[in-house]
Amino acid sequence: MQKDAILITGAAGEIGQALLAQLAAAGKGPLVTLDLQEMPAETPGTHVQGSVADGALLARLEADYEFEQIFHLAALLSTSAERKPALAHEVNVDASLLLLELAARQSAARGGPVQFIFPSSIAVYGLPDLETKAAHPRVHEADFNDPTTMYGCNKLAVEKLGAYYSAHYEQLQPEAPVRPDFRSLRFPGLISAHTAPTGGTSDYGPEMLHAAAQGQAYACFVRPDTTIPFMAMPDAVRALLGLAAAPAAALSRRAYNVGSFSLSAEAFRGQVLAAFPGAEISYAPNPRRQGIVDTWPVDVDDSAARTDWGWAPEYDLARSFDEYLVPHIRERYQKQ
Ligand code: AKB
Repeated sequence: MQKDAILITGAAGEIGQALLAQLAAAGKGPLVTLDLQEMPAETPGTHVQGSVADGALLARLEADYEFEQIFHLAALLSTSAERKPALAHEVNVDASLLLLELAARQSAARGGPVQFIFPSSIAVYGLPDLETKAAHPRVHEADFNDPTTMYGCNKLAVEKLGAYYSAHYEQLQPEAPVRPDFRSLRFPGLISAHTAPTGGTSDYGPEMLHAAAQGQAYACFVRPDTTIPFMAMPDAVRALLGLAAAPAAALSRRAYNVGSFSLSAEAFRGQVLAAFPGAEISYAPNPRRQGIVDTWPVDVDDSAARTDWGWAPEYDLARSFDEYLVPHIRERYQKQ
């Protein structure tokens, strides 16, 4: 017999580890985690080690479990995806399609929608030049959906596929099936105190901070004036759970911007230096990675999320650094 469960793909990653802790603390479950990596010791749930793009593995999971909710976090981030575009498409899009198919079958079989929560990204935006970026500092969901990266194309594609599976899947059948309930968030650059990011292009922020806390010199790969939105990990997890908890009738869209604070690389450096005054942080812009971040917006208009499901970040810039990032990062590296 199939067991009820919540599936978390990419569970060993930055968002996954933070989300799992919150789901377990809230008594949610049973939790099934899927990742290429092993999970750290004492992680809650049943872990399945393997690729999200492995159809046979997903078929085994489908046979064993009835998923009421899927948090599909597994992805290659923007810099990694640029280096391996075909692999990025396989992991970021093809695997998402397999999971949407699974969610569609299980929604129909159980007679209730499987909720499918997907982290999208500000990488879906593609501002054509710095003048346009400056002239449109808070982009609305519908604007500038012209990504210039494989990752941005992948995220936008899955947003569209998720909306299709939720609203139109099997539309030629005489009777509409029960379909999945796909919801997604366009995240800014995320910063965790507990994990360092890998493979992203917003990584210069968290890398600067983690390097300073370990007493290592850091050369920032973007110009000092480069400005994009960021968010502290506890708010990112709250956003995922807030969107998941919203009544379907309250939602006016399937992909929502969520904002928190926006700052330049130089202002980020200032925050890090205030906490770690001896830190050696210089600039060595990489023109190609710079080119990617220049297409991402200064900030996002998240009024739809605020109106529809009550989104409001709890960690502004000061609170993110003073109460979350700096104390926890200090503690993390002191322990090592
Ligand atoms: C990346 O840099 O690829 C991610 C993102 C902004 O989605 N952090």
